[in-house]
Amino acid sequence: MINGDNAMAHHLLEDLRKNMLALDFSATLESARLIIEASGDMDITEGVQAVSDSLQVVGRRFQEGEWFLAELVIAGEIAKEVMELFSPLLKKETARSLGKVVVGTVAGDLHDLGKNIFINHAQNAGFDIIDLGVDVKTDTFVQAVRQNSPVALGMSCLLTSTEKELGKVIEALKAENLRDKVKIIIGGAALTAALSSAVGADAFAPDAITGTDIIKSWII
Ligand code: B1M
Repeated sequence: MINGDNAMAHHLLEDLRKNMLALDFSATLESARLIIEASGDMDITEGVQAVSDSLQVVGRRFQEGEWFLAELVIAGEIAKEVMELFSPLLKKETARSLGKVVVGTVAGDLHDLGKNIFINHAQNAGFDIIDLGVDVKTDTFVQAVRQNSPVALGMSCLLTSTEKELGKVIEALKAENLRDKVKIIIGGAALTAALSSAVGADAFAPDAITGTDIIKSWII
């Protein structure tokens, strides 16, 4: 929750959304800085949510043909810079390590904003993250699981066309006798709980906070 006057906080968040949807880089960064100033020592989750909400609108405008790839790219770049300002301010819950989590966006998919938000939350909860980045091939996931013996493997996927990669990784882990040694969580706009069951994952995370709560529940 942002410190101080609620109306002020609401106004600052509204400005961030408005500036982001006007694709105004500098005005959005200025809004982000004002939110940070107003947030004091408290967590910045509402600012992160405002970025996510705005990207939903961007996605809708793109899908409906109102905006094109250029706008999608600019919005993605703005979101990335704002998240770089917000991420260090997300609250750290513990300094104790809860174990390793391997995370990556599946092969063919370059979206990483949601994955990075999940990583921030999981790190702040106490997990050590091995971030494999985007467009991660099956073998790379398998190798990382073999080498790190993580508590969990997290795969992010935003494209319908790359959903099949999730099943491929899980099958490859089975073939290497690694599947029963690691819990698997998947997340991303294209996914659902039904798909998670269908591909043989252990859980679907609709958002980064729920995802972090789920992996925490696996170590207790
Ligand atoms: Co793309 N894109 N994009 N895009 N893009 C979507 C995903 C799309 C839904 C837009 C639309 O049409 N409405 C659509 C996919 C349609 C589909 O397949 N169902 C789409 C498309 C089509 C494309 C291209 C194919 C466009 C083109 O080239 N013609 C292309 C594909 C490139 C590729 O990957 N090979 C493309 C490219 C891009 C950009 C590079 C320009 C940019 C990405 C920038 C970046 O990530 N660095 C971009 C963006 C910005 C979007 C939208 C607008 C926003 C995505 C985002 O970051 N959302 C998106 C529209 C939408 O999602 N509605 C869209 C905010 C983010 C916080 O949400 O990632 O869902 P999300 O993460 C959430 C949860 O899902 C969850 O936690 C997060 C926070 O709570 N979560 C996890 C996510 N991963 C998790 C992992 C976990 C746990 C939780 O555990 C491991």
